[in-house]
Amino acid sequence: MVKTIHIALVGNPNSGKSSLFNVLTGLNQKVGNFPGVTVDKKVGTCQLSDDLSASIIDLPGTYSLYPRREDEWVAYRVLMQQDKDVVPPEMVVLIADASNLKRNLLFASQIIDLKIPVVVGLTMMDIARHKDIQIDVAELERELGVPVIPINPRKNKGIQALKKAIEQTALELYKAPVRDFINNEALAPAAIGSVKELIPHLSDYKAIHYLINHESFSLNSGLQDKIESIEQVNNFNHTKTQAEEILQRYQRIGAILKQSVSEPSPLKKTLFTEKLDNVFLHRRWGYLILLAVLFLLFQSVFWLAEYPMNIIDWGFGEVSGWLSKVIPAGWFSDLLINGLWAGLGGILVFIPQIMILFGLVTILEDTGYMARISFLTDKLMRKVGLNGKSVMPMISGFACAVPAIMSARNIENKKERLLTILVTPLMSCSARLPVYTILIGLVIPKKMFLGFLGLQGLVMMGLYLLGPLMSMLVSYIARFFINIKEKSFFILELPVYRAPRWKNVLVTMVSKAKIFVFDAGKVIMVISLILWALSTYGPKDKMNNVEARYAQQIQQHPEQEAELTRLKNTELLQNSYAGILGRSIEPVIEPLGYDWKIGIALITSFAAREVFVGTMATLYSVEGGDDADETTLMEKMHAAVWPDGTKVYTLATGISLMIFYAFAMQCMSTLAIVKRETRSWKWPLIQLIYMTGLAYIISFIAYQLLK
Ligand SMILES: Nc1nc2c(ncn2[C@@H]2O[C@H](COP(=O)(O)OP(=O)(O)OP(=O)(O)O)[C@@H](O)[C@H]2O)c(=O)[nH]1
Ligand SMILES: [Mg+2]
Repeated sequence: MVKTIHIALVGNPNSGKSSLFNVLTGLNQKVGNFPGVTVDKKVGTCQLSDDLSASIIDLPGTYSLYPRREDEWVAYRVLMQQDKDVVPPEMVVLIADASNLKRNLLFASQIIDLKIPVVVGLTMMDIARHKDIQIDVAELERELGVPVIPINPRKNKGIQALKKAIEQTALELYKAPVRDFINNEALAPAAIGSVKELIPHLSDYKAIHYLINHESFSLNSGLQDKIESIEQVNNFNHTKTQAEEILQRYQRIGAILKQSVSEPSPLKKTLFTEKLDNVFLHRRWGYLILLAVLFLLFQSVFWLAEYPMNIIDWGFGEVSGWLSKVIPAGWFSDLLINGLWAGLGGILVFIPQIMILFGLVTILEDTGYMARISFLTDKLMRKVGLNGKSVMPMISGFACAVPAIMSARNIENKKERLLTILVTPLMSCSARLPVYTILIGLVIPKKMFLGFLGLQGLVMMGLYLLGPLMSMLVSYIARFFINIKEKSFFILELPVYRAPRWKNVLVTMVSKAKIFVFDAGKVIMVISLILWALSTYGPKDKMNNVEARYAQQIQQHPEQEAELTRLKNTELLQNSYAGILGRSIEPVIEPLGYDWKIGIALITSFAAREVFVGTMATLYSVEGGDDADETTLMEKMHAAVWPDGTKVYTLATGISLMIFYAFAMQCMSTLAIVKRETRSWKWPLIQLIYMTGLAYIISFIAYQLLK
């Protein structure tokens, strides 16, 4: 029978846990050269031998067993067996970065004292070698009392040896060390003794954690009270115990390192990373380079994507042309070709841009430059109540707010984290792109400045800049209203520069594109269908009335049949359920320059913004311009008029609408993730109200000024 053993993968941030997890399980957990890439747990399985398989859980990086940040708490809860969704780990595989051994051993020694069987995987041996650090692995193993296996998950090296050690530990060929790494019991003998009486099977060190963190553990209230009283009776002092513990650990680690590690002489050669940082973190050049990098990032999204986008667009056009020839004309072909197919095309055409954006962001992370961006911008961000670490979520927010908001977990300060979560959705995510593109095409002329700066491109850049600017402003104001007092600091380890892993980049690009297409595709299909029904049917008497009226008119003036049919369709749409809905909100949106059709698009877009294009496609196809020359959605929208004959899509309306989409909170998934991250409905509600309010006011101003 195959036995399954539950293994937790832990270690300092950026030490290579997720890389190892991927090698062992064959999954594609996100990897990046940035401390704090993994912010949630993820489980996978790995066959160790014929009759032993492992269920492995990849955890966020932790510096010590005293969690400070939300992502560290995730790992801590699992290790303390306080996570109800996770099978308590029977073994820990601890990943230690050989090029930063001192700090990594601190955490390792704490884990060893929990008395769970441990296997240490020693990564970054190649980097240690570059730094001329020599490590006597056998000696280290003797001192720690647990197996230590050098591995390189990036290059797939040492994996078999690691598996073997895990297997042997599982079969108890390696015994857990008898003695604690330091004398934990001596830190608070009486209190530890009492806790162990209360809860048997705890190690001394684990008992200390019960004393310090029991309020955050899920224990029954009787137990909570008892531990509380043990603390009081024994005068247990958290900070003093903790400080004493760390001190003793570092003392012993110092001694071990002397024995097993030889460091290079102080006259070591400067490392590649240091040389690069002299330029990239330079007081002046650093910022210039940063601006250039960001400019290039966004420009290339558009430059590089143009050709594949044209090809997709062309392909969709060809297929619709073919479809309209083979399917007999009627409402069904209209729904299929102009509604569903056009809606789908409107989405698929953005795959190149999304893939390129995600790819470039992954390269920034993988090389280690993203951490430098955080470092360079920390001062500026601090002025508005944010933190250098807010920049990574904000830049990822240009791709999609959902993963971006989760990555804010590695911000230590609660208030800064909350502010980051509140402003991240203001970045123009990829779902806004379809809306911007179609509106820019409609209302912004194709002018050139200086021969190479296109006006349309400039407007697009302006829309993208609105996000960061507004988020600074909002954060600057909002920080006065959020009442969390906590000391703020910025600790970010700057990782060494590394070549990006192209496979990782590619996998991220493909998986993001897939998610976008399937998630958005589903929503668009469903909403298009509902919308089509709502805009085809209406209250019977009214619809019949319109039909009858026009039938009569056509009979009287058969020569105007085409024109009359078009008028009839428009009036039918106005009287349909969708029309009634749209017109009921018209008074609210008219001051922004929107007609009732845009109103319907606004309503459906609250599920997800990318629905805009599909909604427009459906509405205009139901109305039906049977004129052969108005085929594309763009042309139909261009021809749209108000009842008085003036054009709907003027510059003022276009700009106002783009601003609305830039600021409004129109994404269910984002609201859901904010609820999960802040554990209350309060913040997503506040976000919904402030963002939509902001969108309304600024669009109103823009329209009134421009019209
Ligand atoms: N040179 C070298 N690089 C490595 C090694 N192992 C992993 N890496 C790289 O180190 C970086 C961090 O790897 P991850 O697997 O994301 O690290 P992690 O421990 O999961 O990090 P967090 O999730 O942020 O805690 C990636 O760029 C890897 O390619 C190694 O042995 N040598
Ligand atoms: Mg990770």
